[in-house]
Amino acid sequence: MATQTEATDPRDLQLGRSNVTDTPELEAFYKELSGHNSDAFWNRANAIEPWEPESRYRPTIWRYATMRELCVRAIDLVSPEKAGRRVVTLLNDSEVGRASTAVCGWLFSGLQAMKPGEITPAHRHTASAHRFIMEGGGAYTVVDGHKITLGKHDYVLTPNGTWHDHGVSADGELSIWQDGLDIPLMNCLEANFYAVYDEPAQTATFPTNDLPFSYGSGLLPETRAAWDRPYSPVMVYRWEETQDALGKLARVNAPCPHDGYMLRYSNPLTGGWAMKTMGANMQMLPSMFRGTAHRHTGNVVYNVAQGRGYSNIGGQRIDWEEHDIFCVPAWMWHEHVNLGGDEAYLFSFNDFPVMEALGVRITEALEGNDGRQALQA
Ligand code: GTQ
Ligand code: FE2
Repeated sequence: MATQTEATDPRDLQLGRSNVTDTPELEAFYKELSGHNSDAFWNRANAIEPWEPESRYRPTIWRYATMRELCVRAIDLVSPEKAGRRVVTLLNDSEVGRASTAVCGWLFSGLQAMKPGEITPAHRHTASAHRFIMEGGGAYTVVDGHKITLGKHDYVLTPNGTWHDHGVSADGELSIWQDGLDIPLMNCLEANFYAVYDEPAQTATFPTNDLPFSYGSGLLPETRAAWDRPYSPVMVYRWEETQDALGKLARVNAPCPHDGYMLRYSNPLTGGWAMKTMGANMQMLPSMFRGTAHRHTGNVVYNVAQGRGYSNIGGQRIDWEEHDIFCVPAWMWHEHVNLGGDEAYLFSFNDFPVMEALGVRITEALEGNDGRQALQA
């Protein structure tokens, strides 16, 4: 940290910002402070209190044509038993991303590939996880004894602290899904625990798919064991129902100028996000949709479920097609464009629940409020 504290940004030439002219006496004072695990606040104030968030992460794209090939190669190189999980980790194209194993912000993501007959050994952790199925057949996960079958474009939860293992049945197909976890957040908070199960895999103790069958229709059973967990009892959200819901939404509503038609994978008991630290959405951009720009706190990782188009993110154009993955770092302007003659579908996951819990979910539209007004909202 430079000891030169004279302001260079014209906005810092006002009361309330740091703008100190150093003197030999101050220099000596700084030296003395540093010997006592301390420093003058005004040396750092303008840097640690930016006028608005300045993301250290970069818009990054992972093209499925490339990433799929690498996943398939990993299958021949290592077993899920040896690897713990056979995952190709997605690292944000930035120093901080590589250093904190982050896809964007405090979020982790990776592509998990399994072939028929394989299992991922059972374990649990304080990091929450969720998964978006990209391809395959016969895949399943077991979460705290609940076995859940996984189909293409399903979205499934592994809330924090739950035992989980995955597999692909012997008569299934090579399966690949995108994992999202809050591992970097848990490590940042120094709250990350991990444990292995005492068997390689759990024995299912409930009928297969009991949770989505009980809670997944939007109608809640009157007679049921009380659900006392802080996450959605639906556990898996099926693609067919998600697509159908978006189609119906679009029949009777105008699209949002930024996001087209967008649905939240919600906890039906609360209407809130399905888990406490990460949320997920599926959005549909109508044919030739041209979104307008907005920005917000929180980080978003997209997976193109269907279609082709591009997004402008922080002044950078990112062209995308099916199963490409890209990210929008916090407070970066972004807009989405569908270049196809059909609907485009974007799955995304985010850290909005953290922003909301901490009271800092702030949004700005290009034509709308400035950040200061948003702060007061
Ligand atoms: O499937 O349990 O990509 O624990 C990273 C950590 C997947 C998993 C990852 C995990 C898992
Ligand atoms: Fe895990």
